[in-house]
Amino acid sequence: MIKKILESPFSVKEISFSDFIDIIEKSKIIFEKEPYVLKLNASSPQEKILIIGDIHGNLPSLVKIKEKIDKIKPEIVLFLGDIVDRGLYQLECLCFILCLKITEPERYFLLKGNHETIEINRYYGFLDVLLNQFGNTKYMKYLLELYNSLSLCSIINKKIFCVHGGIPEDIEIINKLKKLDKKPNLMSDPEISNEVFQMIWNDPIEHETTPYFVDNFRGEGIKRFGYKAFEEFMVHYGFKSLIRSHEIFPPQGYQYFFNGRLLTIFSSNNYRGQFAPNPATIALIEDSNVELIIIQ
Ligand SMILES: [Mn+2]
Repeated sequence: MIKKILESPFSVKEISFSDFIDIIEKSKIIFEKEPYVLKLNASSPQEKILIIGDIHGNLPSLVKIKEKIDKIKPEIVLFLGDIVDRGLYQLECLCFILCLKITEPERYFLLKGNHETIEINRYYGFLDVLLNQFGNTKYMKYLLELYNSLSLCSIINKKIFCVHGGIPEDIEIINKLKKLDKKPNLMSDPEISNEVFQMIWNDPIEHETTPYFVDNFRGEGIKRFGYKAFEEFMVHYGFKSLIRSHEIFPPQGYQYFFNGRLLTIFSSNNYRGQFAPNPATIALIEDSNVELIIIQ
């Protein structure tokens, strides 16, 4: 089954309920053993690490990205989350990435995005996809456990911080998360859950009148973080650059902030359709240098 999905990911269309649950369970067991703050290090300065942003059910983009992976041969591949919702092939994309994880658990990694949550899936399409596919809602428990098992951010080569949305208001959150074991009820701890919520939802803002945090139009509790908040966070942890996803910047499909130290990538092409086209963008890390790759 796993081999078939990796060879022809479009064939997921015919996946049975029991095979779907089996893939979720197998990958969840691996994710649960990984910490909230994922430390990923290349084994030598020549080894490459590839970072991939939002996919949102865009299987053609994901297939192109897989071709890049096969060509570049990175030692590690990190997905920044937002695999499902909105696109035409949400189930296909999720199953494909979970199968990569099951097959090469030390090579492929996945962080939680704001769409790796049941509440958001209810409004943006993935729960509809699953109901249409399986005709029941028995997957709910398994999907929730999968989402709870995911890591929240990653430190690469000790210098590069990766997260889906951005930095939260509590600068100590990374140190706090480092001490926590994975648990199913993280989001019920109000101190931690607010900050984790911001990590998967926040956006940067580059404006001299906004040094710290301001409210974000996305919704209540969500912030935009300015240059001083960013600088203090980076100094606090000794990070050189930050790679995140979560926002799309047509037409170029990526955006640098804060003198090039923060890079936003987005890996689903033409996300808003043909009238606001964007290429898929990914980031390549080699010896702590970040290089942008644009997939036309
Ligand atoms: Mn997002």
